[in-house]
Amino acid sequence: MDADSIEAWASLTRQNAFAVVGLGGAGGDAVNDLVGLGIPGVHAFAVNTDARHLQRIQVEERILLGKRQLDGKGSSGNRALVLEAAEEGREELLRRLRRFELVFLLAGLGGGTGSALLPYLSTALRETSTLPIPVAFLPFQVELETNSDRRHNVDETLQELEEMGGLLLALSNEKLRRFDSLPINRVFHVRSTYLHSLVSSLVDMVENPSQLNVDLSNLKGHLRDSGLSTLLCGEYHISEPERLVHQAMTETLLDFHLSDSPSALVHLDGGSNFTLRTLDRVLRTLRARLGEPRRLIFGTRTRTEPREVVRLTAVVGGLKPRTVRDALAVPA
Ligand SMILES: Nc1nc2c(ncn2[C@@H]2O[C@H](COP(=O)(O)OP(=O)(O)OP(=O)(O)O)[C@@H](O)[C@H]2O)c(=O)[nH]1
Ligand SMILES: [Mg+2]
Repeated sequence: MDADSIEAWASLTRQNAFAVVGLGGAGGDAVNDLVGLGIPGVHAFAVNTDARHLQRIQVEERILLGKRQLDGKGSSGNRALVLEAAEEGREELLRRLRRFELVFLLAGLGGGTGSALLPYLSTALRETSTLPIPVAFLPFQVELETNSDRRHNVDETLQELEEMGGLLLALSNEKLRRFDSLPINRVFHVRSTYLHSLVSSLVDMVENPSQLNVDLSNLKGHLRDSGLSTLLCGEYHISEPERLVHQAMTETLLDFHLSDSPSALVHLDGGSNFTLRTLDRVLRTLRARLGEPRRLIFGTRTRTEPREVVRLTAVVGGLKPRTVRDALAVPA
């Protein structure tokens, strides 16, 4: 194959590689924020049953679902009607999404549209060659304690997502409490920035070639064998590899206990000054913190210029279902 056609194939593969899809109100807002923060090369969609909310979302493709059932007015928590609408729109949704290799599906749990579509589309895409990555925003504790319908809804949806296995990002609003002296819009911006770093890190990990490579097929293979998994990322000064691991594991909005994980897929990205010794310190610390995983695959990338920081991305597997709900400590 000549060089030109290799270029053409490479750029074609790139164009159809990644998408983010906001489902329902919270999902749409999150995708809007991601686009605002910049996700070059990642295609953005919003799907909602609420026309007025969809109108506000600035993405390439917007899909209004369930016009017949819901009149463009949202579902007000009615997951059954949303599922009926999703079933009718299934072919159209899959036609638009299955050309991507990896699709992040974003939704706030507790309403009707996002909560119904997140497990529905995750399951439907698994039957294609597209890898779905559900991202669930969990409501504040007070919303769950004061509204039993919502609590039931969140609990059921999470259970469905956990039992599905694979990569799940569950971001808890409750963890935003440590920023409680900030204005509310700034607090939600913290969450968007964190989500942006998770999405960008994973895309970067599988997309850009490295010396020790971790690519999309490694990721898919790893997820197949790892049960329920989640994603960590962090960046820290190169002189303190232990702090890098600590930061990635603790300064997270994710809701998982990670101390006993049997597998991890790890990627490290640094400058020309990133040494084998630093790599070794990162991996040793990570292994100890994860409880000596039986399987650890790692990749590295070093740039031509020196960098002050090293970036860590890790897909940590073998999480026990219910950990998210246990962490939420929702009273029965
Ligand atoms: N709107 C919004 N809701 C959020 C956000 N973060 C978490 N949520 C929670 O997301 C849950 C779902 O709310 P929505 O996204 O408005 O619901 P929806 O999916 O549009 O469903 P319906 O409107 O009932 O059809 C609620 O429990 C919110 O507490 C956020 O940034 N924006
Ligand atoms: Mg809504």
